[in-house]
Amino acid sequence: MWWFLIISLLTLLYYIWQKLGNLGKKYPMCLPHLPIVGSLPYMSVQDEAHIYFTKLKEKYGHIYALWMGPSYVVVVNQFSLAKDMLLKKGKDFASRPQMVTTDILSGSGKGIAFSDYGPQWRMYRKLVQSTFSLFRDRSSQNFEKIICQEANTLCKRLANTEGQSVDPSKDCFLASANVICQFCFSNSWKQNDKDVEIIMNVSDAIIKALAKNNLVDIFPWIQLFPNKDLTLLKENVKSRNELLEKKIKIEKEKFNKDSINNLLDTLLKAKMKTNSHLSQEQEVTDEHILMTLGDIFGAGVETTSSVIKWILAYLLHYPEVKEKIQKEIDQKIGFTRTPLLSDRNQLLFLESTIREVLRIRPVAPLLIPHVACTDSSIGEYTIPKGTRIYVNLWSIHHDPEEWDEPEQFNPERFLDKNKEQLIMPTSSYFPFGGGPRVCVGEFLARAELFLFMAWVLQRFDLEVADNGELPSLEGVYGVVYQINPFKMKFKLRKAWLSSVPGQQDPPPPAPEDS
Ligand code: PLO
Repeated sequence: MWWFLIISLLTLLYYIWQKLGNLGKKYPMCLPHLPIVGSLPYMSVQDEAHIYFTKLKEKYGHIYALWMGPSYVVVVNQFSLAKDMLLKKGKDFASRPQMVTTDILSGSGKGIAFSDYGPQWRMYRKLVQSTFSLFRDRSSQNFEKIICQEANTLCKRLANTEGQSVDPSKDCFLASANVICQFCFSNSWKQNDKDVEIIMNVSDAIIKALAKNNLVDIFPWIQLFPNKDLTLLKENVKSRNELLEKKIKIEKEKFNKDSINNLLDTLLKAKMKTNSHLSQEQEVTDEHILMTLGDIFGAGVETTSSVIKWILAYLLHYPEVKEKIQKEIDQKIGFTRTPLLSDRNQLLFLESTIREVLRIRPVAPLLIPHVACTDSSIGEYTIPKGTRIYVNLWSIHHDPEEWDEPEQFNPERFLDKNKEQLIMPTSSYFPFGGGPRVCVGEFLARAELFLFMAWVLQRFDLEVADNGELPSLEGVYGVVYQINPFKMKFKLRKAWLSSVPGQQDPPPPAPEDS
């Protein structure tokens, strides 16, 4: 009997202690939840996650909590709260959750996208950033030149498809893969290289598998049972790693510590400096090199090629927008030279269209989940250490309190009244995330989107495929919000053909260094 009294007393004391500790604290409203399964039985599986979380805002407010099995999750749906979390208290929320699927992809949290916030992550991120600076600063082989070279080959490939209905996926993939390949290894792939086909399929399979395996990320013990999706993910990650390892092995031969030209060189040089005096965290290992290259490669290719396809699809739906962009290209650039990065403040319709596509169809509608590395707060709400946070970019980009008719595709919202200047109508816009984990390749991505689109629209008209079907603007939710496969036609513009008579090649390359 007495032990029963002691246990009851201890429970009561614990309850009072908890209550006292929580005095004055305000927590986000929480969805109902049960032991073990958490809020899962109360959640709808009909809508995709970002849409469902946006709908829940009506009932639970701009910030709310739920239990994904044993994990406490907070969903942030509003820009001012996201700003507080990502920018003001960025460091408090800069960690990543440990999940079965991303552990498989990142070799247990190596690389930079899925690794924990700490000295090791900081070191690899700095190495990547320093390589980015190299490509921005130097005059030979800078980003602009590399992208223009790829845009040139892209246009030649598209000219060869003239008049046929084609799926633009492979061409978009190859163009962005080759830019990132130059960045990582200082070389590129040819159109019919077998490896391109393999890496494209493998990468697509990884994205699909990551989107499917969310239950194993909630209850890790599920992996103890046979799991087809997880096996597929492991196989594809293995193939990706083998391909990258093969490339690294070949490129390593050319390494010269006195001539650092790409990301692999930067990482190998850092590895040379590694010695027994360094702590494990500062040690550069082959596996870390592989995972860092894998992240940069995956992020660089999948995101850019996906956005280009979304832009093409929107322009097929809104030919009047395409015409405005082309009119501006004709006026500001003409046909005697090719587009340059410095044209960005001239081609306002193109820039505003890119911004609008990144708003209406964000690359990562829930970003990559963040984790609180310390007890902290978002706005007036207490957030305990270890909380998983989803930033619902979809809701932030479609918030009717911030955007006029958010469901409408309207690039001109990013232009002033006279359509003479680019503007930001609201701050409710984070297409590349923000704070310490902001996309490291934002500069490169924006440059690629602008130049690829400017080159293509300077010379091609975009037409609906022969079957007359417009692409669906409903995407497929996943780590990258992808458009469903579609076909379209690229037709050389009459104006282009008449200005460059008898030739389909682009005009002479732009002068060096703008
Ligand atoms: C894409 C498939 C590749 O095979 C592996 C890969 C690595 C990095 C990931 C990327 C994938 C998807 C887009 C991600 C990127 C890191 C940052 C980027 C998640 C899964 C975004 C959008 O945040």
